[in-house]
Amino acid sequence: MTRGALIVFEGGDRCGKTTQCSKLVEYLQSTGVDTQMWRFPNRSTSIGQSINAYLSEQAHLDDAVVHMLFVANRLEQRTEMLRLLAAGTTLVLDRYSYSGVAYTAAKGVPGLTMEYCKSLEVLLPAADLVVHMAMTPEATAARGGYGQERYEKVEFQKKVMEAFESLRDERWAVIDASGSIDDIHKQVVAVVQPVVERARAGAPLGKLWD
Ligand code: NYM
Repeated sequence: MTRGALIVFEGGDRCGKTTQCSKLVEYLQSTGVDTQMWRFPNRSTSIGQSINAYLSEQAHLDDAVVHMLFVANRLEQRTEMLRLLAAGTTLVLDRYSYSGVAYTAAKGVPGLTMEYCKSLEVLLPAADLVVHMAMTPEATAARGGYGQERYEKVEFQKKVMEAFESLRDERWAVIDASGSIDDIHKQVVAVVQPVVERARAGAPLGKLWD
């Protein structure tokens, strides 16, 4: 049995990740790759509903607590994630632990460092590929709907962008998110295809932050 690939899209708010995740899933399925799209936070669980209340400013939570909720929201999907990957399903994730670390570290709260945030997620698998949809915070701010949720502020997004940049390693592909939807999709397909092949050929799944 060959395993599925874990493909993650990351980036600032309103950079077009969700559109590209959907297009990628559609493309992979059309080429016969068993694929599912997931998003984090998963707002449908009870933990996800607390996160949603926080993001939509209906609830106020301590920064350390909300960070733990984001982590728990991933851990509650861990068994199913590992099961699907092992069964050969490729997962395309709209955000994952990299957002968890970047957004919390960007707050600059004493003690909530990148190292601390990383340490809470070592039970989760690492992405085979992180597609970083990079765009300046000023450009995303000009997009429709911006500013509706907590964190959608240019100064904060600049810090998030810097945090993402410091997390990049050889598993990351950076794509200019300011181009056209179809151009970006072509670039995404080009970086994803070899990763899906490698997973299919038996490349081992990594652990986060190893
Ligand atoms: N976010 C997302 C975090 O702060 N920590 C996390 O672990 C994750 C997964 O939630 N502003 C933030 C980033 C976004 C928001 O927005 C989720 P969206 O539009 O559903 O991706």
